[in-house]
Amino acid sequence: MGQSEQERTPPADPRLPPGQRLQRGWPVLHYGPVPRFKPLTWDFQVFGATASAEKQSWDHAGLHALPRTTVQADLHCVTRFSMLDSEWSGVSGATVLDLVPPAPEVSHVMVWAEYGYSANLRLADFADPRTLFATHRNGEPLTLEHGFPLRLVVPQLYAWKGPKWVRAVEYMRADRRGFWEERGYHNRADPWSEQRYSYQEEPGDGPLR
Ligand SMILES: Nc1nc2c(c(=O)[nH]1)N[C@H]1C(S)=C(S)[C@@H](COP(=O)(O)O)O[C@H]1N2
Ligand SMILES: [Mo]
Repeated sequence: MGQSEQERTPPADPRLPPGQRLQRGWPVLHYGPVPRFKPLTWDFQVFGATASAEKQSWDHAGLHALPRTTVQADLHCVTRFSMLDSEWSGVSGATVLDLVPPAPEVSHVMVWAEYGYSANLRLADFADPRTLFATHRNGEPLTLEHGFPLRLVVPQLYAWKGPKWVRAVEYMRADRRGFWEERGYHNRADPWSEQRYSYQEEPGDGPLR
């Protein structure tokens, strides 16, 4: 052992959570087919426990008229690749909460995508300034396979918490598991504490199954 061996091991990038490796390029990863975009019927809805008890929806032009935010952020897939330092732009979760206030008892949201894919988030994760409904990455519109016209990015959680092809947000008064959370993945999904699988959950991390 000695200096030479240390020199051969590059220091780990502090932006990489434990058990993750750096990915160059942008892999495409999802379950099921890529949905077609149908501009005439496409909408983005907020429903469930809104403060007004009404639902809200925007068509594609309406979405692009909403206040926009840019976020510099990483994407960590539970299959262990991480893509660092993308610039995402779109509409933040906080903006959605401002535009459509939730009822006071709302504690969680479900974000719904085409074909019934879903991911549940604690309200605090949804309201986090890094959480963004992205339409663009690095200045380019998303491609279909990366979620055009709208995908969620939740950089502080594993990337399955960020549905591609988002269609709706449901405000919830209690937690409920989304697509992968029902299939053995961790309800909270913090990559910094490697919350990968539901068997790692501790009391309070998720609803009873
Ligand atoms: N609708 C939908 N969104 C999804 C998924 C999916 O299967 N369906 N997979 C998630 C997972 S596991 C990851 S890692 C990221 C991958 O995003 P990318 O294909 O743009 O790299 O999308 C997430 N969003
Ligand atoms: Mo993933």
